[in-house]
Amino acid sequence: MTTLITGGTVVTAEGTVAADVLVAGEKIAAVLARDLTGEPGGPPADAPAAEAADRVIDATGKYVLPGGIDVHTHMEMPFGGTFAVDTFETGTRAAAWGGTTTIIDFAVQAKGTSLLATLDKWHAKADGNCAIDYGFHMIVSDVNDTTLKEMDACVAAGVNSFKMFMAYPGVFYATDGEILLAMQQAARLGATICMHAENGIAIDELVAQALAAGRTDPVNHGLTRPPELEGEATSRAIALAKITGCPLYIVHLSASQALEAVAEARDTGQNVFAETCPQYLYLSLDDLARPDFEGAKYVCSPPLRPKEHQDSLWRGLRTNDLSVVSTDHCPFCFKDQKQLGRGDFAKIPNGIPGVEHRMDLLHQGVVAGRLTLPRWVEVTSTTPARMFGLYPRKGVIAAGSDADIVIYDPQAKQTLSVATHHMNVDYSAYEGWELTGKVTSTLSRGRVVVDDGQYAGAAGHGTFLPRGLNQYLL
Ligand code: DUC
Ligand code: ZN
Ligand code: ZN
Repeated sequence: MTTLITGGTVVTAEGTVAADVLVAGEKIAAVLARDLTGEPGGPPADAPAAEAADRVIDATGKYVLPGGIDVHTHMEMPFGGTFAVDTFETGTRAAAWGGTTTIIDFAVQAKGTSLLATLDKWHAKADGNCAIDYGFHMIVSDVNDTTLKEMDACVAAGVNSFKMFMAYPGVFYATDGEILLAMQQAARLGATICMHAENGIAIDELVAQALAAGRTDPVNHGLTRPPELEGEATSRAIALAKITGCPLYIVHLSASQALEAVAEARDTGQNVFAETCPQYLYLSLDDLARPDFEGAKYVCSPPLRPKEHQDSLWRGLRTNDLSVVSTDHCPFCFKDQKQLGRGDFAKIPNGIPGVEHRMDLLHQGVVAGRLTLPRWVEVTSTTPARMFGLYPRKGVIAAGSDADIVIYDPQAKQTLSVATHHMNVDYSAYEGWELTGKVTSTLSRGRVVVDDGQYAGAAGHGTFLPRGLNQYLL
């Protein structure tokens, strides 16, 4: 099966070019730059003939992008006695609708269990159910001799990034000593430690004080997790990474204090990287303070920050101190699940839905003049691919790469709403937001999964991606 995508503007991290794209089977066969008359150039001698393509997709007036890569999702995540409501099936379908063709989800080690058994469990949840390709990071919540040894086997199985938590004492929390041991092991393997950097010990004291004083509303989730405690934990993680020589990737960075610590470490040449998420670029503590328990919809950790932090984050994206935008997609329904925390904000399941809207929300940064078009592709696709060992199979439109392609209409208007989104959750954190730009079609390994606004994918099309090491390490 060959497909020719004609008339579009190919946007990659390198720039934009008027080009047709020829797909053969699951791969891109050729990128045929058009000359000033609009005629495509000749294909390489070994490429199938473009004029004989089985299917032609007209992308005139549209962008042709490498599929988005969301390196931070939590499908079916166990949290606070409940589970994130998107399954691998519903969550990857929603991702495809929004132009994301790869996710890296987190397998969650429960205390007392092994990493390899955890990996098997997550394969059982995902395999045969995904609409798009997927990989795993491993959450290490129980550091012991067995776990440390099992990190080798995880890397051999294509899972070479390990998330650790400086927050959530008693659940996922690791002590500084445990983090040090895991970092030493990761350094030996060339693997990356992904860090949830918030000082959970101090936070828990502030939470107890707030509850004892009767401050139980959702806004207190934000007030008891101050940005200083994200900055402090980020600095501590950077120090531990420095003395162990471990590559460090700060997940869901939300606070300017944390960004300053990352920028300083990067300026010294340390292998420190960071991502942020759309909710930190667009939403704020004001949303957490919404009346009638509506703020619960916006409870995630780290929490939404006062608006002043947003400008620093946008600047960080420009300067590459923030190199990736992921979603931390972790959906809990307002009706049954967020209600667990009525009268006690600490019991509200932490997480915001977002896997469907990342590409569109970041495109608003292009519309507003905060990001260039190539940078939009870089932070949502190309850098995630390089950071987590998927490039050039993913993250680029080039001959030989997987045909993960998004055809994007930059002029289309859309209104985000629970009534029209495809995530399996009963609210939208962006209800009523009017956006410019929309996915027209999405291809995953050559298969059209969203076809001009119609879903044409299937559970089980997506395959597991064993990943190589971080490609930014020297
Ligand atoms: N933060 C969230 O908001 N949800 C899941 C886990 C996390 O770290
Ligand atoms: Zn986290
Ligand atoms: Zn997360």
